[in-house]
Formats: sequence, structure tokens, C-alpha cells
Amino acid sequence: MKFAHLADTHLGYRQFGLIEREKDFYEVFGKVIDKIIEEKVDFVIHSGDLFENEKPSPMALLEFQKGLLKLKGAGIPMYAIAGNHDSVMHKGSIPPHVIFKKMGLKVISPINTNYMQDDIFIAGLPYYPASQSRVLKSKLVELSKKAANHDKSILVLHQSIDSYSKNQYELEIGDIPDNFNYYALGHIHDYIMDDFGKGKLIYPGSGEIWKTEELKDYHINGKGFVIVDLDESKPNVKRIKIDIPREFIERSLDYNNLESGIEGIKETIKDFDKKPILILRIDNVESDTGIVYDMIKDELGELALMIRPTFAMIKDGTIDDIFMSNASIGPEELIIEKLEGYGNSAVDKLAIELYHTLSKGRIDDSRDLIDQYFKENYNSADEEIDFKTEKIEMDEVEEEIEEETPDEESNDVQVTFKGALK
Ligand SMILES: [Mn+2]
Repeated sequence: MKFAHLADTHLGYRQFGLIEREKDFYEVFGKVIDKIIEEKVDFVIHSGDLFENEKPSPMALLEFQKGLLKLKGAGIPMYAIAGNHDSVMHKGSIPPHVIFKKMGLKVISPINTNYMQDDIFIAGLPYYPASQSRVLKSKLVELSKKAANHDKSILVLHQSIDSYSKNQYELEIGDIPDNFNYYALGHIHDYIMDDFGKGKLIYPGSGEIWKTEELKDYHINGKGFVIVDLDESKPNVKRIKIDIPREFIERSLDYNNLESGIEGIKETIKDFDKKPILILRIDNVESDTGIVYDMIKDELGELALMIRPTFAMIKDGTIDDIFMSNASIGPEELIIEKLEGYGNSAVDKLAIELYHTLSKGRIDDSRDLIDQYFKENYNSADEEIDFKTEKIEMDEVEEEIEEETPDEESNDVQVTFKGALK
């Protein structure tokens, strides 16, 4: 039994507000699907953040549909959970994954927590925020008990764990049940492979460079996914690297040698198939950064998709870092662009107001804005938001869809929580 494990594909992400970057993410996803089919796996697991957000654009939905139908055509089922990006915690909300159930996508959710793929028990849960980790932990205990009845089992989660993400995590490594054979994780965008429980714990990493902070790991591990063979006593994990469509070039330049520095970069990137993203640091800047930026843009603008320079100024003997992105895109514009098409002016307004208050460190004002927003839009003043209730409502919607359209092509045993109780 061989399966592919991928995560954090973030379809629909328009990095730097550039359509080219959105297409890069689609291109990588297409390559991953082709490679999966070539490898003749038995099934696929996606560990969350399939889409960049919970309301993907038609383009993002279509790109996923294309991949899913290709897999279906090759007889390869796909299992998926919702991540923090593609799930919502509002009342009555469902993740976009649900749209694809009729096309065979097997959504692992709080109600459909587990499936059987031949003799392999596949269980998982969508992303739970740190504030809900108590609920998450109790659900993990239940899944662990169920897994005990099977020889081979896989746990699918979209969470950070303290061992791999020191600063921010929802689970400690001790919270993870140790009786599964494979831990198919998502959320951390770097590639992580570890021994855990009865087998392996893997974060395959994101498919593309979602944040420039990922470059360090990218240069070591590349981007891609893994293929896992569960026939051995311990899972055999093979890392498959998938070339990303364009490179990110990081360089430091010295203001006093700017021309030769620029010339060097030109030489490096002039024959690239696709224009790279340039991340430049210019040290010892003595003049107006605008002049330096214009000079870089004049020389390299045609060869690069995006130039992101940082300037280290010489000012009164001290060095002062200034970040300057493309002048046409400021944070406020990015927020507006990001929210475009959501059709929710109340959220737009809140986001912009929060940007203004938070960037000025006005924490109390920000809190008031949020409280006011929730009071107006979701709850009466004295009613607490109950995540659990919302989840149940979400499950009911999912179940309704299932009942209306029994999946006749699928022979998988679907044990739901409610079914198991009965
Ligand atoms: Mn992600």
C-alpha cells in the first residue's frame, strides 16, 4: 500500500498581489498531481490548507477540481482535512472541501473522523485553534482507541506541535497518541520527518514558497511531498521534490559597489525562464533610499517579477534598517485586495480599522472593535460563542449532503461518530 501525503498547497494565494504568483501555486499543484499519478499510489492524503482561504475564488476551485478529477480518472481516492486557512469557525459554516464530496473527495471532519482504505484505518480532525486544544485532545483520545482495533493506521492533523514549532503551537508532543503508524501532518511549511509512535511523523511542507521565511528550509529540502509505503514494519518514506516555477534570489549589496553588485545579479538571472523574485539587502546606504530603489528598478525591473529591497542606512554612525516594498502596494492596499470578493463589507471595515489601531499599538481599542463586531454580527452581548455547538451545526450540514447523495462508487466503510454510537 503506497500513498502520497501533501499539505499546505494554498491554492488561490496571490503572493505580493501578483496574478503570476497565484498561477505559480496552481502550476506546482498540477505537477504534484501528475507526479502522484506517475508513482501509481493507492490513495492521497492532504493535511489541510488546500486552499488559501475558506472562500476560494472560482479559479482556485477549478484548479483543484482539475487535479481531483485527474486522480479520480486514475482510480486514486483523496482524503483531506480543513486547515486554519480553509476553515471557518462561524455559525453554520462549512469548509470548501465539501463541494467536492460528490466528485469523490473524502473529507475527514469532526463527524466523519475516520475511514477504511482497504485494511488501513485513516483518522483525523480539522484544524483546532489553541483555545480549543482541550476539545482536540479529547477527540484524539477517542481516535486512538479506535485505531487500537487496526494493524495499520494513519492520523491526519493540521496543527503545530511544540517539538517542531517552539513559539506557537496547539499541541505538545505528549498529546499525540502513540499508537498510529503514520502521522500525516500539515501547518508547518518546512519539511519535517521524525520517528514517532509506531512509525513516522511527517510535515511534507508547503508546495510553494508561501512566505520568504521558508527560503532557508527550501534551500535545504526543496519543496514537494512524500510517498509512503506502509507494507514494511515501519513506513518507508520517500521525499519527492517538485521544482517551483520561479526562483527567489536573495542577495546583499553594498551601496559603495552598487553597480557591480547589480551587474552580478543581472548576469545570474538574465537567462531564467521565469522572472525571479529578488530579495535584496543594500548595506551602507548614504543617500535617499528612493534614489537607490529607482536605480535598482531601472536596472533589474525588467528581469524580475518583484524586487523587495531592505536598506541598511548609515545615519549618525548607526545602521538603520528600512524596509521598502513595491511602492504601489502598501499594507492597507494589500488588506483591501485580500478582502476583495468576500462581499462582506463589515469584515473589510473591521480589518482596515484593526490595521490602523494595531499598527499604532492601540491594543485596547482593537479589542473594543472586535467585541463590537462580534456583538453586531454574531451574538447577543451576553451569549458566549460556543465552538463545539458550531461544529455540530457544521456536521449536520455535512451529513445532510451525505444523505442526499449516497456515494455509490465508493466502497469505503464510513464510520461516523453518530454511527459508531448507534
Ligand atoms: Mn499553511
